[in-house]
Amino acid sequence: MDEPEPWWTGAVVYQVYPRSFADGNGDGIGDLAGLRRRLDHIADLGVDVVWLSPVYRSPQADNGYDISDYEDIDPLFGTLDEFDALLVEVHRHGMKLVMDLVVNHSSDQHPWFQAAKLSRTCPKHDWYIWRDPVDGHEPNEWRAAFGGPAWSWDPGTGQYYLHMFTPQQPDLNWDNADMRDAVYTMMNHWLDRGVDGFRMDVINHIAKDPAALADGSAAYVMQPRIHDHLQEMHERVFAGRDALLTVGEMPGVTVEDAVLFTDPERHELDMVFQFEHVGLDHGPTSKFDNEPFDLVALKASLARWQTGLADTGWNSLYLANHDQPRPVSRFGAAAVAAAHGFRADPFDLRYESATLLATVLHLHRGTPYLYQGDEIGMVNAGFTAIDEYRDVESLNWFRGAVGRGMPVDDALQALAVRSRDNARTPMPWDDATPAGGFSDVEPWIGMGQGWPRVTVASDRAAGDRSVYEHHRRLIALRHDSRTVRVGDFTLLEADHAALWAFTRSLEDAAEPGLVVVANLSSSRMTLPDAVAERLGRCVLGNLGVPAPDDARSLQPWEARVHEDLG
Ligand code: TEU
Ligand code: CA
Repeated sequence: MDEPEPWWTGAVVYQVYPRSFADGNGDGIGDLAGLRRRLDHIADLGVDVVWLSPVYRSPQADNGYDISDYEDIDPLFGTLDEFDALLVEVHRHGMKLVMDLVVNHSSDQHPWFQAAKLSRTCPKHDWYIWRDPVDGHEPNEWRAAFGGPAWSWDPGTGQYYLHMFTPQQPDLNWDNADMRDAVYTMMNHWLDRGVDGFRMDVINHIAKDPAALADGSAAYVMQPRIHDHLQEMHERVFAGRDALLTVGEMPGVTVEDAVLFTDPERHELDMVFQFEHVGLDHGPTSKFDNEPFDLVALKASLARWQTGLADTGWNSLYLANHDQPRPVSRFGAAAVAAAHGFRADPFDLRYESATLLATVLHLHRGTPYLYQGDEIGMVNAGFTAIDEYRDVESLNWFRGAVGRGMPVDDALQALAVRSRDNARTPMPWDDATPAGGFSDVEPWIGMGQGWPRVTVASDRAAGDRSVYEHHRRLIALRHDSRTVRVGDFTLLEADHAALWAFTRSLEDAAEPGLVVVANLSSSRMTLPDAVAERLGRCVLGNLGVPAPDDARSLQPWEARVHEDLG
């Protein structure tokens, strides 16, 4: 790169899922006031950007990913004034605030959809996607992501409307220019208000092919017009504004697509969230069909994206978010034990697992996204009864699976591994109050098995065994090191079943290259000679800096960053 790198190559993003972060008004649900009071926790990590999951007005059929007013805050979370106060505070802490943008679909309670239902000929009708019945049933066999057909019947118009998610989330019609105008106007309002960018929900789903709609093939994502829409959005919303961040969530996106989306010359997006690495442990039928954790496959997948976006475009880096299980439980010592057929203690080597995974992720090339709670090594919820779950996807899937004859215990086991609620238990601030400092009353969802063992207070008091402190070091390292930000990535020992090792290097060699070595096993590991010989000064390690004689081996779940002797 000849030009100076964009600011976000050196940035780390922290995702807040507001209903589970901090409750400011004592109703058991997290809100903006609670978040504002807890901002120091985020700022002290050194992160650059806060991404806020949706806080817009919403009936909450999908926890705010069903929006009924894009320009207002839901009373559950606060008011526009409270939002402005939060934004001031975020900026005062030297951070940026990125909003979630959910414009593949709205809520069925949005006035646009209410107007669209009035008749087949009213102007707003075309803002959504409608089809006449075919032989008295749905126009094709598309299934919704959270169960059931993707089409719901509207008796008033005598038509079906399309929804890729719940029936309460009708898909917007991006072929309609007036609808697109309204979205761009809304986006500009938020940016004018001071917001610093958008995380765009399932944005690769917005272009649907009318032919595919008719013939029922599943080609509803990645239609060529997606690029037209994103370029138009760029021109109408982002062009001429400085220092924004745009990231598109794109289930199913390929490396080749991602190059197009993130090529700066094309003026589409800064980066995308790809899903390949979080799909590796999904079985053939659904994500609830669990395949054991496979390190070789995970390393190869991330490395492929590193290589694919090395010359053009940019990676986002994440292991978790509000839709994914906790990394410690999914990729840590407990997951490796489970993959070998042992019944794992969810807390076994928790500090080591959390910090190893963070080290590896943050040392890749790209912009790291840290999901709330992972900075203290939270574990999966550990729910054992269906009435503990809240997530619409989990509840729908359970009902369907048991209806098809799956034993209840098996279905609960699948949810325990895979449910989105694993990431949605409240932030456990302390162990002093029954709701862990999250709320004064019973929270909307249980605290999960991690509490009261895993709390912010205990982690931050843990000294050199603090997951939070380790994240601080990793974030500071990125800020300090150009090699971490933009150095080339090379995977070492790709076939090793327990070692994750790679190098980062700058062509101009203005700074030393780095070698990262991580032992994803519960036994001490002697490094292969070819790796051990490269190890120079140790820059950072989750178990401290080893004596020079000990550098050729790794303790269980130890991860270190060394200068590369080449
Ligand atoms: O998720 C889209 C998506 O495809 C997922 O990650 C989804 O949750 C997963 O496939 C389910 O198995 C986004 C949001 O992140 C998610 O919370 C919303 O429910 C969804 O869009 C609809 O807005
Ligand atoms: Ca509240």
